[in-house]
Amino acid sequence: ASALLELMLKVAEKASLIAKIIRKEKPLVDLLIEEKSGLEKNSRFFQDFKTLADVLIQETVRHYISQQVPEMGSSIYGEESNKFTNVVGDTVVVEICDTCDQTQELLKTVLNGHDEAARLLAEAVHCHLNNICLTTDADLSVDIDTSDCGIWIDPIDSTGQYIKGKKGKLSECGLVEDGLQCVAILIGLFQKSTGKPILGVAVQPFAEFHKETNSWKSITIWGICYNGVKTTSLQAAEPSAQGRGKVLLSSSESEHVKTALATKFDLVFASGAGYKMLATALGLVNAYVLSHRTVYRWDCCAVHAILLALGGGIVSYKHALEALSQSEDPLTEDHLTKLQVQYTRAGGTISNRRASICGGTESLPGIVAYRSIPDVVAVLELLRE
Ligand code: 2IP
Ligand code: CA
Ligand code: CA
Repeated sequence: ASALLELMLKVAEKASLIAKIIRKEKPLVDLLIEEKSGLEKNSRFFQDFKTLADVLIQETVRHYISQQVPEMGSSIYGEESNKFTNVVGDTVVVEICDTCDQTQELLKTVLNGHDEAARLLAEAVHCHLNNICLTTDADLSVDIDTSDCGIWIDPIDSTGQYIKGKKGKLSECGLVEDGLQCVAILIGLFQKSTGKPILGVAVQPFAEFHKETNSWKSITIWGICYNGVKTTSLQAAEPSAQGRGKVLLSSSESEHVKTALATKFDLVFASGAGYKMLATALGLVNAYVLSHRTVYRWDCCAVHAILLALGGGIVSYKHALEALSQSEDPLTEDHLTKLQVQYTRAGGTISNRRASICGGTESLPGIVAYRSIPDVVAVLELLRE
């Protein structure tokens, strides 16, 4: 699995670089933060530049992975559709070309008149990166059957914070409530035949700000859970510290869930679904609970693989509550295994939001992401209705 992991890490690094360049180069930042972009008024194609940024990152990941692992090329799914259609029905498909010049020309057609922006973006996409060489003593000898694999990508999670571009303030527990730190790039590999997450890479491009260099340092975490092998860049979960644990929530979480959890846990709030899962994997909190239908498979797949490698997981909120209602006993490890979020739907079909491959939108009915079994059991007991 090491070659595949190195490829995913390299592509994630490129994605992170593009996300940073768009926030750094003035012509790109200007387009990103423009309320009603000038593009919109006179462009033939454009809805908004933020969508182009997302699509470009997603297509870069797709391009480089399918170049190296062709059998996976048709199974790379993401949040975005790379097709832009204007009011009179003309369509431009944004894709990565063989050369930087060709990509630049293509981007010019969508970026009407913003030639400098097209050049900067194309250069970022085609920039040279050194190969990543893993220096880990972890066991990566397992062979992953890539012909049975698909990928879910969220090119930019927490778009709202990405566009605002503010630096979030770190709290005592090592978390921010909002800010660029909440932005994440999520690339998750799953097994098509079982729907299980296998390998995940999650990057926080704006993890730490360095004053001396006036630049952001990124943090990347990864994990593999395949055929009994569990390996990750993180330390396995420590037994929960004494005292009250912490649960991370969206500020929009329902009062009912907040009240139930507050009896036993301290509640912490933060933006970004990916960021909340990352914080759980890093052990900054015990769990992330979401009762609303506001996350999708591309939000969860990457960090889910990492959590599984750590001995945790992500279960479906709705299905976990249903399982609890059928028994007075706490859920067992066996139950939890059955309740894990799946990345293909029943019957093996795959659906995403905008590209609507198989019937369009499909959000998940809430989730509980956790780092250890005692954590999720405690959380679910409080949510029992
Ligand atoms: C969003 C983003 C939001 C999150 C929402 C996700 O993804 O992570 O921050 O809401 O669930 O779907 P919240 O911050 O309340 O958790 P995107 O930015 O990719 O649309
Ligand atoms: Ca998202
Ligand atoms: Ca997104």
